[in-house]
Amino acid sequence: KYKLFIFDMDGVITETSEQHYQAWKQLANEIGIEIDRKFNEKLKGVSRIESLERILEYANKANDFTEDEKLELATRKNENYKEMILKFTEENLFEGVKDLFDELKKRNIKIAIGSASKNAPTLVRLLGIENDIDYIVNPAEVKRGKPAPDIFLKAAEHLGVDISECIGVEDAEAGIEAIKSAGMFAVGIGDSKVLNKADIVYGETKDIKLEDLM
Ligand code: B16
Ligand code: MG
Repeated sequence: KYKLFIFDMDGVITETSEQHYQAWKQLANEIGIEIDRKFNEKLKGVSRIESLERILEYANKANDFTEDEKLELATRKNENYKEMILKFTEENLFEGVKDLFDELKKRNIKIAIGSASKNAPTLVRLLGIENDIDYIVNPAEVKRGKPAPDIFLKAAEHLGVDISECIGVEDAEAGIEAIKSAGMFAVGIGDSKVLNKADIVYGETKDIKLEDLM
């Protein structure tokens, strides 16, 4: 029945939220803002520039910077973040992901990455899954980020698969919302109370059972 699985990256196939957090924390410090891990939850699945906006709003500093200055701040954070993820290897791939990909390929089901991250191609390479992935959505090529459906719709469109034959896998509320508004079957990874809009929720990616879904 299903011909395409679209995976989110951070929180689904690997964990980059700590690195994002450390990089934002450092950047925030440089402009006199203090953020903590609880606040960081609000940045998951959110694009780079929107994350900066949320940090500035949180500190009531939204109007203290010009658009050019904001771009410079976001770029500075990304340079720092990129250095941190350079150390990533196959070891950083979540348990069970490689087996799941192998099983999907055996069943002739395509695999796409639908991440908000512009660093997704680099991570896919470092994680050693380049040859498993049929398509990585470039978030710069779609109009709206999650919770809008654009990223998921782009994967289906590019690979020529009907919406009804797609499954999206996400760990963030905004991501589940994006999958559902794309009209796809939504698999949540995490807490079923938080991801209550998902069609099915597993604690971790390794718990996914294809037999349940097909
Ligand atoms: P970048 P996902 C998201 O990844 C992260 O959860 C979020 O914290 C980050 O700001 C966003 O990617 C953009 O990342 O700065 O690398 O473009 O969960 O959508 O895979
Ligand atoms: Mg995520």
